[in-house]
Amino acid sequence: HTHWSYDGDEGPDHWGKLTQDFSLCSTGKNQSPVNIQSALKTHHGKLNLTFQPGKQQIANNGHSIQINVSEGNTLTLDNTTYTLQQFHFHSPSENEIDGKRFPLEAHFVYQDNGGALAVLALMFNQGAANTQLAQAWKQMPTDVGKTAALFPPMDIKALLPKKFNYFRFSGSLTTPPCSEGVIWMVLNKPATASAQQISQFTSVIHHTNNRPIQPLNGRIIID
Ligand code: BO1
Ligand code: ZN
Repeated sequence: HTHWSYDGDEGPDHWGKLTQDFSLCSTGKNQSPVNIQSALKTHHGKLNLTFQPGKQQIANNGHSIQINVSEGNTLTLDNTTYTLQQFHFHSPSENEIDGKRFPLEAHFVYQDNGGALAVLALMFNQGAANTQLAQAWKQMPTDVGKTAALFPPMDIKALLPKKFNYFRFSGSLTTPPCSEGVIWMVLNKPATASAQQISQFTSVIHHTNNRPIQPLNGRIIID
């Protein structure tokens, strides 16, 4: 597979020319992340989430810390059911809200039976230590390529705010191959993580892992 990174010769400005497979990273017109202008209304539509306790694996893939989850966590949107595959983190945040960049952003990656992706994004402000992150952060593999069973598994429901609205728009994977047609839903209510939790993440990843903001090219944030 082709190497890519967050800076230098294999950084975001070069992704599109590293291989034909990544060409959308430079030619795509519906790329992520974006700066969300909140004046364009938030979506109040129903988002039906279900959670199922189950085994989780925590992995250091060199680009992020990713938690792979077992079946049973679903999101239903417009009569389509998506199943949670994994969630992972970016620091600082990739998406911005009214030009504000947050120190941490979690991406919950859901997929439907046809392979279509929907990503639910949760921002974190720096503040109180996050009790849900605490156990996982203790078990974060420091070596690239390492995976460990996460015990106890993270309580995903407890990580998310109890009530929220979200900004919805069409976008892409924020990493190569930058595939489009991804439904993005960015929650408008941030969680918190401590300065120590944020810096531990960056030191394990060794670098920041946010792709620069991409142009909206006329895309609207759906109401
Ligand atoms: S992100 O949320 O835009 N940062 C993002 C970036 C890459 C992926 C997912 C989300 N990769 C995809 C793979 C699929 C896989 C899916 C779920 O993750 O391209 O093959 O099924 O793990
Ligand atoms: Zn991501």
